[in-house]
Amino acid sequence: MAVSAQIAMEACNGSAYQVSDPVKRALEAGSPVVALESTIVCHGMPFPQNLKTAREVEDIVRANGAEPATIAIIRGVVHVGLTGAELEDLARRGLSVKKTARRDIAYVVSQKKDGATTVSATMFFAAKVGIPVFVTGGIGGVHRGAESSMDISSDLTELGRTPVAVVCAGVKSILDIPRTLEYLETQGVTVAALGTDEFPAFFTPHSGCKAPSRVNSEMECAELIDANVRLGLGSGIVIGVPIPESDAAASEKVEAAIQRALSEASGKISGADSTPFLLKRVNELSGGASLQANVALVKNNAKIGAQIAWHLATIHR
Ligand code: PSU
Ligand code: MN
Repeated sequence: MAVSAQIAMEACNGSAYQVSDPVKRALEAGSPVVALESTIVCHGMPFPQNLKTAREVEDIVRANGAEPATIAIIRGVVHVGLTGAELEDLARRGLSVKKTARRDIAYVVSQKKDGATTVSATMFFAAKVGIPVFVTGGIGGVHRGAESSMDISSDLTELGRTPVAVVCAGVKSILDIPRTLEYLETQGVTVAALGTDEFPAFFTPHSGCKAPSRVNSEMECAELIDANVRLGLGSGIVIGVPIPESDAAASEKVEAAIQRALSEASGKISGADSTPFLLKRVNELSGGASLQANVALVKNNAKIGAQIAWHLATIHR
């Protein structure tokens, strides 16, 4: 077993963790593992697309040589790696499963509730069990108008304090992308774009913002993660993977939907409800175009993330 994974797993023994057998075996063998979040399943997409996508993402990770570890809290126990039945149950129950960010973890566990983990909570658990690569669609960020609402996702502070690389399609324009990049700089987070100079904007490859760093291959991503770990920086990495041009949502259509959803939300929806509300409304207003793009980009990220984890495991061998 990789020494770091062994230490991490021992730290979880006798605690509120349940690591699935396939994930445990992979960690013990030093084989590649990819962490996956559950908020995207319960709050980010409607049923049944959420279940179909979650299963396909796990299959893509496996097909690219890594073990998927979807993370969620079930009856107060942190599950790392879900059975098919557990995944289906969460996907069906959707919004009734509590969206669980870092601040909610102790509450959900102590109350023995179920929790769908966001990027912040999933990163926290991935680091605890020794999984350095995490794939999702998009991260939370600085919300538009944050200068008065102070709504800044805890994903960004988690990235500042937890050494996990999040492979994502960047930050959506429902958020303030330039301020999100500023905040990540303040938090000391390495932000790299794969194969491009531009930081991607989720539904489209183009945000108009320059990425602070550029990497050109999955191997370079693995070397970046390895350097971060070896140096003991203790902070996270965002790897922005642009949505393939062929899958990019017609940007005017989605941008118009975003503008309308933002104005509907203004003054009415705030806090943790913001992101799920905006995602749902943008999908309705774009006639499903945004969901289609979302599914495509998550699958693309799963392929790339699994390959990064695979390269990282070879470096560590
Ligand atoms: N972006 C998406 N889909 C999602 C999320 C973000 O395209 O499902 C979820 C992620 O779990 C992310 C969370 O961590 O929203 C951020 O929520 P908030 O803005 O409340 O921090
Ligand atoms: Mn928030």
